[in-house]
Amino acid sequence: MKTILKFALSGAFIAAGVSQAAAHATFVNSTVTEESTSVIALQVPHGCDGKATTEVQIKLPEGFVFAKPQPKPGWELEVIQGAYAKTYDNCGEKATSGPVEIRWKGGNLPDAYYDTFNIQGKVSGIAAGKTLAFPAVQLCGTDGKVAWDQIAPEGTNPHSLKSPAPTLTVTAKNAGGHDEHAGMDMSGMNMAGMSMGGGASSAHDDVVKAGDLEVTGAFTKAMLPGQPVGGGYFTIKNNGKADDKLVSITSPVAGMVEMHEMAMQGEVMRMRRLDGGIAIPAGKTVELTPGGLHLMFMKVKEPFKAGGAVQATLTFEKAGKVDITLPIEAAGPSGAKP
Ligand SMILES: [Cu+2]
Repeated sequence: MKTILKFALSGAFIAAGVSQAAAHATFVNSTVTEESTSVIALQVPHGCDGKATTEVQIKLPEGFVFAKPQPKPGWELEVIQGAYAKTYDNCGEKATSGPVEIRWKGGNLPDAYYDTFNIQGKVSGIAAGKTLAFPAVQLCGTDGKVAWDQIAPEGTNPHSLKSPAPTLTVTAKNAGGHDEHAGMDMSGMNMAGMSMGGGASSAHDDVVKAGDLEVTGAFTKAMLPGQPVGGGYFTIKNNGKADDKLVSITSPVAGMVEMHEMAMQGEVMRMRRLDGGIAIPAGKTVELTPGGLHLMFMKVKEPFKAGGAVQATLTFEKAGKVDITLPIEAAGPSGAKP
């Protein structure tokens, strides 16, 4: 076991040494189709002079709209909202603002490894043949920084740049191509199929009891293919006289389930993991909703399909374990139902 790990590591070092000059931050796939929604994956090839990467920032160019980052275990997320130069149409919804920068923070990516950071978005209003540049920055603790922010002027060779911004070339749409729904606009914060808005509650009226606690209205949302994360939502009412706390969650369909909090701070949407659990005070009702507190199913092997259901086991500090079923609603805005 030890030998294998050592071998793998030295292999990585050799690879890094040989291709140092080429080891820029780039996208896994270098093209995107015009007027379509796709997932782009930023590869971060190494740290800052041997230091581990702890933050990755990427600016989204005009024409890459309705962006939704993929949450990563161990990293907090920030989505910075801003004005678009143009008005974009997302399945009939007009948007003049949305995410303009994504930041994964507080993680730890050792220098000897690479990782990818995924964003789903729609390319809109950009002609085939054009190039989109996504200036990116890696931070390594408080004193390390690598900026991938140089943009070659139109018609010049980006290979001459020392630290080029990752780019995507827009390609022509195939005849008969079908545009996927790009989810809702991020002014309503939608991540990994989570959407914000009042209409999210649904007709799932099952009441699950655990001691003095009542769990109702559980649901999750369908996931797009290739997206290994999904949200979980429900309401917990504490009818007792003692405070309780949701301390952990497991599910047979997810490698791990985290408790998350999403909140807007000015123009920045932040999503972070709650390591201390979710308090359920005596006599109070706590709601897990898209856009607020929620469960995050991670390392999901099979994307959730609308019409199905997800099983999960909640563990409370006092009430103990309880099994719940989360029906899978269709993805998209405001609690659309299958
Ligand atoms: Cu989350």
